Amino acid sequence: MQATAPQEGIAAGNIANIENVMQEIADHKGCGTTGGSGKASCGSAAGQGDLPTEIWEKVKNHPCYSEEAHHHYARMHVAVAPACNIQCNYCNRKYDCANESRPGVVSEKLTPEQAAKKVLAVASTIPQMTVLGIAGPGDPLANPEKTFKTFELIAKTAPDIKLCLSTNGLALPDHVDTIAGFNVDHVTITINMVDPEIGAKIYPWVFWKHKRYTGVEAAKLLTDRQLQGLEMLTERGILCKVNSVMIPGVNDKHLVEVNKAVKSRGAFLHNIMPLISAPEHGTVFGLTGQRGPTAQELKALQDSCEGEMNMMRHCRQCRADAVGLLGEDRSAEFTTDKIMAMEVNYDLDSRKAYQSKVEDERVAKVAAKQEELETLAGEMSDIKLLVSVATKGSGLINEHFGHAKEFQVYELSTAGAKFVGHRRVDLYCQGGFGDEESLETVIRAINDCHAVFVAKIGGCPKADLQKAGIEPVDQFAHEFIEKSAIAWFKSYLDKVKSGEIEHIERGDAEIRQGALISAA
Ligand code: CLF
Ligand code: SF4
Repeated sequence: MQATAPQEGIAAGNIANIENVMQEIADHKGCGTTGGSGKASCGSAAGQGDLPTEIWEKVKNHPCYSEEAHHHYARMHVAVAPACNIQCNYCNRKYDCANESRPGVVSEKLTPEQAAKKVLAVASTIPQMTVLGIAGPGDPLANPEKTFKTFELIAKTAPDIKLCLSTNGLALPDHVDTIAGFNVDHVTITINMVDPEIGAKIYPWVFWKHKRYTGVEAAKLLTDRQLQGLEMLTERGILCKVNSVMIPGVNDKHLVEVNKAVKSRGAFLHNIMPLISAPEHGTVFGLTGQRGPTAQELKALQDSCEGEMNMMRHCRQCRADAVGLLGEDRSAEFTTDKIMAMEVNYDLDSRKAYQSKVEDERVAKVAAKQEELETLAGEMSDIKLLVSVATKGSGLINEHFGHAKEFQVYELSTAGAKFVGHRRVDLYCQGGFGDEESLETVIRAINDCHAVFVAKIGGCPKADLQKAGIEPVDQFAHEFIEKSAIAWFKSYLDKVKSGEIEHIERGDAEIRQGALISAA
């Protein structure tokens, strides 16, 4: 066991305080809950809720660690880490690390110096960019010099930006002290199993201390190192997120065990992501026809783990050079050529001023939601249903149906509106006309939803959605999502009560593998 070191945000020398905070993290299970539970949380409400101040300060503007923050704050990745030390059966090395990236995406690799310039360029252009992550294209800790050099340069030049890291965990125990030394507050470890027999079906080999290990031996080494690294980080007060790729028939049921194992070691958040698998990726799983989960299979697993710990449901499986809000991708604006030609004006004060405006918006949004929630007080109904929302961010219904590249999905019940995921889709609007084929795929992607909230929608898609049993709702254009969804739900319940409509359960929906791969 490593000695506990004082960390930023936690009083130096106050070891007992660190232990208290870690206990509070372990006890806290609020992420992802919303509304009427009365429990404000890191996953939803804008307020601090039941989070200790030290933790709140770390998550409040991190778009991945706080579901609510992801509507307002952006992250960026720099692709400085090309090499990898393990092989996953869902990965093809031609592409970015599939642990935190969509397969089939290739990022432009950077030197640490180019990366630092890019961070300043993005921070000057996008004041809501608060987090810099290194997530590939290989494993950041299989490239420690480049990764830590990048952190060093950014800590010096842009000290208000949070540093974040995502790793497969094999090399993690060797680097925990360095990670802590750079005040990295957020580390993600991809843990797909804690049983080496299952691991052998996911990892053909790992490379450690100049030797290649295969089969169960490789998986045993990997799981031991991952769990050891997780414990070492949480002992130091570093927030850890665990990513797990859900592979039906391989580790889907087992992920409940993984969830328990990582929670007991102090992980803050668990992100169960769908396997994205297609033959054209050239991965083992793609070529053997291993399927990914459906939307409802994924949700059921996430729901079953939620009782144990905070679940992340808003991950977009970003690329290793992603830039922008989660769900949007502005990486094409910041290619190396463009960055080198850019005038960089990194102004801390204007960044702070912008972010304080965002905080005001967040407060207004929560107040509006709370007010609407009161209209549900006293409602007795078991009805729970999903709705999807076209949004460009800021927690508003502010996107046209035809322009949406994804829909956010909320679960509505008498407890309120809870964010439960998103569905990436092919664009319906093709510049002046609608693509009928895309419309069919959009409907399949939100087929489990009773309604879709949009800022605007044309007559044709409206009619087709209605035919498919999905109500297009445009009366709340440019209003807050949760407030509007609760208002709509209230009127839905009233109609059911009066007999005007009958509540019918919806079917399953498809996770659009094609849209995930082709989307920027
Ligand atoms: Fe990047 Fe990852 Fe940090 Fe976020 S992403 S290194 S924790 S800053 Fe976020 Fe992207 Fe999902 Fe990752 S949405 S893939 S969880
Ligand atoms: Fe690929 Fe990432 Fe797995 Fe390495 S850790 S094999 S880069 S998916």
